[in-house]
Order: sequence, then C-alpha cells, then structure tokens
Amino acid sequence: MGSQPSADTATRDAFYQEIEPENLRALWSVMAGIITPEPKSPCVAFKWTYEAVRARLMEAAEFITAKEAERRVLILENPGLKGTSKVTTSLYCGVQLVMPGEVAPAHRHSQSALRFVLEAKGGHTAVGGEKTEMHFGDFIITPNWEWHDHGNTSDTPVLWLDGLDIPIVQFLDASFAEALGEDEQPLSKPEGDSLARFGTNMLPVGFEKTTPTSPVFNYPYERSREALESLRARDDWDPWHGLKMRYVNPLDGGWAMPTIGTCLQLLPKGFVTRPYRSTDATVFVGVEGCGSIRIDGESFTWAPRDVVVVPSWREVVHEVAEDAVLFSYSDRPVQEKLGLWRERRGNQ
Ligand code: 1HN
Repeated sequence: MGSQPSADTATRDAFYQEIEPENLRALWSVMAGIITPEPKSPCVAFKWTYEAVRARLMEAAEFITAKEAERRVLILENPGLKGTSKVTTSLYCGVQLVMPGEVAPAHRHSQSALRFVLEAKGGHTAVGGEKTEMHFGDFIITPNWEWHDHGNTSDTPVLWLDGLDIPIVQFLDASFAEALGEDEQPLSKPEGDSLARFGTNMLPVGFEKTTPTSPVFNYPYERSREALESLRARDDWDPWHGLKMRYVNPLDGGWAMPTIGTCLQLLPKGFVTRPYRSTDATVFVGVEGCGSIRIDGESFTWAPRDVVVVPSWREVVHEVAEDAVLFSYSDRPVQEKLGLWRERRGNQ
C-alpha cells in the first residue's frame, strides 16, 4: 500500500512532456533544484580592478557625454549572471564617471541608490532639494522616488560606485521612472541641512518618520573613518569582522536604506579573520590599505577602489598586511525583514 506505482522513467518523462503544453509541471521532478538544503547561487565570486574599469570609462567619455548617456556608467556584471545587469542575484553595481563641466540630468525612479565616492575633488549630487559635495569615501543615499542629479564643476573627473536594488524592484515588477526635464532640480534646502538636522545625535522635536530611508543622505567618510580610528584604541576586534560598523538610520537605529545594508570596517595590520559565511551576497569595496579576500579557498587580492563580490553562503576570510578599510553592501535588511538572514561563524 502506498508504494505500488513504480512506472519506468520513460513513462514518467512522457507524462512530463504531455503536461508541459498545459502549463503544468510535476513538483517532484524539479523539487531538489528549487528547495536546496543550502543556498546554491549562480552568482560567482569575482574582482574588478579599479584602474581597468576607470580606463574603460575614460574611453567611453571620448564618445558619449554624461548627458547623452543620462548616466555614464559601466555596470559590474557578475560573470555568473551574464546579460542580467546584476552583481548579485538581488543587487546592482556600477561605476559612474562625470567629467569636468558635465551634468547628469535630474530624474527619479522606484529604485534606491547608494553612491560610494571613489574619486572627487569638487563633484556634487543633489537629492530631494539638497545639494552635497562629494569627497572620497563618502556614502551617499538616493532614496527611492527622490529627484536626483549630479554635476562636476571641478577640473578633474569625478567617479563613484553606484549600488542599487534594481533586481529587487524588477523581481517585484514595481518600477516607475521619470525625468524632470531639467539638468538640475530646484534646491529648497541649504547644503548640510540634513546632516545638521538628523546627523548630530539630535533630532528635531516632534519629527515623525514617514519614509523607510535615513534622512541623513551623506555620511561623510571623514566622520566614519574617525569613529573607526577612535574605536581601535580598545583593541576589541571581532574575530570574524575586525572592527565593523553599520550605517544607520538615526530615526530608528535600523539600516540606513530599506533594501541595502551598508558597512565600513577596519582590519588592523596583520589581521586574518576567522572563516565566515552569511546568506547575504556582499559587494566589498577597498578603501584604504590592501589585502586579500579568500572566498571558498580562492584568493582575490584588492587595493583601494577595487570591487570584490562574495556570493551567498560562500566562506570568507579577510587577510591584510597593513591597516585596511573596506566598505560593503548587501541585501541583508531585506533578508532580516523576511526572517531569512543567517550567518555561520567558523572555527569557533
Ligand atoms: C541611476 O539613476 C543612477 O542617478 C546611476 O546616478 C545608475 C542605474 C540604473 C537606473 C538608474 C544615478 C543607475 C540609475
């Protein structure tokens, strides 16, 4: 009883083929592939060297302006996800170039963006009526549906890394976008307003949270770096992360962005982290010093501004020969909200 049917493979395969035109599929024939005992991603570990990406952007600048392109960006596309414009299965990564005198015109869209500034001596971005100057290492947020435009009034190129939740919005089929029709949006706030209002461990009395994104939109590197430097005095290193801080929304202590979690970490000279894995595939950006990231035994050496992507649930070991700083981003806030995020700390 219950174990009777035992048709041959040919009978079963014929059945699968017969039901296919009826838009039916037998779960038992695909179940092992869709419900895996552990994450099994087509996303692969990879490194992009900044100098190589920068050189290609400079080449592009000879045949297209920032305005013509709308955004002059080279997408860092994961080799395991070709043709998808994804760096991981849930996130996007690109490097953007704005040449002296150029503008990237105002537009807005459902996707949220982060900028991590790689090279800037006077570039700027405006978000939701406020302009901010860009400096190396600044983490800048463009919340979804806020107008944003970029410009460069300096005499040197401005480059930054763009991290967006494009694949998440695409998965949900929730994309809207529009152009303002002007190069620059009208400014309604003085520069520095958001940081003074929300980024000084004080909040305007009576202020109520109405959006899921941090009201601080530029987290200057100078401040974040100084915090890490002050904290090293205690010599209190996490064996898996060194000294790793997350960027927060001062209104609730949560992640600064609803879909993308961002961190800055310091690893002291000679530090080797213990093996670590987590379900959030992560994009690391070298900021200071240099080192290597061993991913499931494969080593990727990095220097400032290089980008390394670690897929979900792959084992990570950081090793640095000198003091090193890394910026990173992942979809951890989404996984946490859904109760899906997991980590495993090895060598305990
Ligand atoms: C975008 O708006 C920017 O504003 C950069 O700089 C990259 C990639 C896809 C869609 C919108 C930007 C983008 C983007």
